[in-house]
Amino acid sequence: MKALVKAAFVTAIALTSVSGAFAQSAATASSPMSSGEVKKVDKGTNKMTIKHGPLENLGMGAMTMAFRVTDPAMLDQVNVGDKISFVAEQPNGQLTVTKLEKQQ
Ligand SMILES: [Cu+2]
Repeated sequence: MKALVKAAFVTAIALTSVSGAFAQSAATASSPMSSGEVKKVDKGTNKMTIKHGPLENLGMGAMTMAFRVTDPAMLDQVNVGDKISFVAEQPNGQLTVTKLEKQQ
């Protein structure tokens, strides 16, 4: 009986550490992607205007607005009218697209 209790305890510990590791990797895998539509691409100012849905990480509702991009090459990846998945962050007070993927 004692052995059974011990086995159950060891199993519980193992499950706890596995789920703990999973939660940690999910948290470090950056913010969830938001979706939007490209309204304007401005290579002169390194900005793009996106009609976006709610951005939970920024506490922002749906709207159309301009974002900076971390990499000017992002502006070559999309065209006006494209549906995109993106991550927007505010590293130094400026709303910036840090990750961008075209939706298929
Ligand atoms: Cu916005």
